[in-house]
Amino acid sequence: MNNLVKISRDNDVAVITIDNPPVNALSPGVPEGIWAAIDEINGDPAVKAAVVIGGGRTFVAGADIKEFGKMTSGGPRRSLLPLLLRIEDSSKPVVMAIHGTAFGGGLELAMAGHYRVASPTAQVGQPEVKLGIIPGAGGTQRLPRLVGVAKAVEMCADGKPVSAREAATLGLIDRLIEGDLLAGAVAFAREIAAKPAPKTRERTEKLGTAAENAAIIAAARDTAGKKQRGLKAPLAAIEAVESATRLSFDEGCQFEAKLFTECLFSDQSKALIHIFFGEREVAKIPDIPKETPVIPVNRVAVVGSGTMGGGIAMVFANAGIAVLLKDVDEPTLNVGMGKIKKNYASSVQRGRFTQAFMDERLQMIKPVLNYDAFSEVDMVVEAVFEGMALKKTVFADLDRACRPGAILASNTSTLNIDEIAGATSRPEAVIGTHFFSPANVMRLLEIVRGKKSSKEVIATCMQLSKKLGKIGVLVGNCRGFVGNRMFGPYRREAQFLIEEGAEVEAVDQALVEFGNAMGPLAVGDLAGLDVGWRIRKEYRHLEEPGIRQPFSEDRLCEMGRYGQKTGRGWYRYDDNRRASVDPEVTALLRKWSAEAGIPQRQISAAEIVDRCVYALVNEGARILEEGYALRAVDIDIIYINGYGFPAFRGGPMWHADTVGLQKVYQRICEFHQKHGELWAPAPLLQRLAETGKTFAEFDKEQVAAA
Ligand code: T1G
Repeated sequence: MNNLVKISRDNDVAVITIDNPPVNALSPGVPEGIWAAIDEINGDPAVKAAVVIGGGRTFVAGADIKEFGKMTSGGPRRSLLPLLLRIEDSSKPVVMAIHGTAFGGGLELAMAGHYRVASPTAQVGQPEVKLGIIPGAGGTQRLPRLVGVAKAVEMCADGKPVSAREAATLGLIDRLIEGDLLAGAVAFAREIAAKPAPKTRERTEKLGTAAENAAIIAAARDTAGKKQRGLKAPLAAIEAVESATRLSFDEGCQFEAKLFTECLFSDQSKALIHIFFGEREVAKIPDIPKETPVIPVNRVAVVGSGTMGGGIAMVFANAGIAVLLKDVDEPTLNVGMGKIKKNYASSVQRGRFTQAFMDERLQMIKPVLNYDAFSEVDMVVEAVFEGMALKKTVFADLDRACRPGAILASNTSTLNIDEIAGATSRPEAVIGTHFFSPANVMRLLEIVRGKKSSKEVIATCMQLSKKLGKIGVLVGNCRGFVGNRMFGPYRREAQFLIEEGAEVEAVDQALVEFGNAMGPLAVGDLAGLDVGWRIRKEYRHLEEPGIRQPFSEDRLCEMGRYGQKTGRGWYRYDDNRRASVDPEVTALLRKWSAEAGIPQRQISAAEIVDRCVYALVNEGARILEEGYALRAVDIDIIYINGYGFPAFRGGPMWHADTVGLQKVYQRICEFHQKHGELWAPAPLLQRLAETGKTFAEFDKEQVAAA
């Protein structure tokens, strides 16, 4: 026995406890400990059956993802398959007792057991595709034997967990245990001890017929192609499950192992594993220790009931936090509340929420016309029109109305947080909480640290973001913060490419094929071209003379073409907001470019991608060395969760590392030569490229230096 796996006895039932906090991953030592325990109970005549259970808050959350990096850099391949056969062939029945999560290798372990019992709140699943891999320990072979081919394909291809209740109806869980799981599992084990122990691998009754399966597999491939565009692992998972319907169990496991290894060594998997750990890394702020006190946030207020304000109010209500929603007058407030109700109603219609949930949440959002009740709230999020003068007025009002210690946050997407804080007597309580539209859907929350924002306020917002179902990323207070500051050059290049001869749809198509959810121009039309136009006008005085600026989007806005909301922008939109190419725009662009004397040329999709994506990377490198982002991975998490950058490329900075910084730097130098100072390479990028380093190594050095 080792200290990761312990064995105890409840009379004739052995209890094997896996104890590898925080999530009982199958790290080195755990499979070995389980093996030794199974050997021990098989050698002990007094033992009639065994229960395997997880210590702490969960069953097994899977293989140890940290080990994959070692495997792909030449380390030994560790397979769980022999252990799972050992369990299945145990002469004493083994009952798997599941609480928390049984994910990936954790569910594969559970399926090698002869029976599975679970707490009703448990979740089980094969989320491997989210890491760009597939189950690698027989999951694609045992799962269809327990739940049928259709469900197995769905679970392995989309990676979504299922609840223990659903798993029980599927036959994956044999009994739900209310209350004390261990006691219930031991009682169950005693019940089945004398019965023959069913081996999952020998079950075939749910494997269906070739004809049935052909239809299921074809439909699954079609869905994966649409919903998980560009991802390799979902298709590999479907192939592996399909093999279970025609190969023997052992052959199926070998086929699965081959596909697993191919996926594991792929760039997509390395990128997605980078994101997995990145989403956890961004929560760690070097100068704000875990034990920094946080301010309890039980009541909040949102100022402004427009699209953003309404969405933010829903976010808090959905997390169970009561919200005051303020606006200037009744008609405006009614429109705001109307939009909120409409949003909830469409979520109920789509089955995302129940009617009861909707009614409850609406009760938690209280529309108000003044600051009277603001003295009772713990936090305010201001979401009014993006103008500095108005923001300052609101913050001065909040300073008077809110109690000492309340957090004053602004949802500004570009304005200076320190300047806003200057309108109050408590700049330490002021912070930026930049939600992304639609706020109740987008996972990203850019948390903007002002010069005087206190550590308690920052720690509170970082922790609160998790409760709100968001990924909070801390950024510095520069113009446009991190996301929008980088988005500027990205959209600038998209416009330049058009002004140099590329078609609108060609620019968007190139970035969509690269993996983006939408192209830069279609995104502009969705968000409203006038938003950026107003900000550009506000900052016109800061533009450097003699530096080329794009003109086409401003010209479109001057014509009232704001995008979807006006039915015309870069594209033309029908009543269902479906886009089509607008020949009028094409003609206008050619005319404007001719007037500006810009020579027209054929532009390849490769150049379009390089110019747009490397503009992100170059600006990202500047942001890193100026210290407005803590790590390159923070930038990656921002771009994947806020700007639709393809997760399977790991984010702009990871993508640059994958391409190779020397190659990226060279390409940027080419653009610098051709297109001038806007493409001056960031010194950090130059330094890393010349020293053969990566942004990932830069992050490690940052952490080591902190
Ligand atoms: N391996 C290594 N570390 C892990 C881990 C894992 N599987 N899961 C979590 N951690 C770390 C995580 O990085 C964090 O570390 C801490 O645990 C707490 O996690 C053979 C090949 C279980 C739902 O994909 O989804 O099995 O930041 O903050 O919010 O076929 O963790 O504190 O240093 O996420 O309560 C398949 C991954 C693996 C599940 C808990 N399994 N984990 O969420 O805590 S591949 C997964 C999760 C596999 C087999 C294949 C979640 C969770 P740190 P946390 P949480």
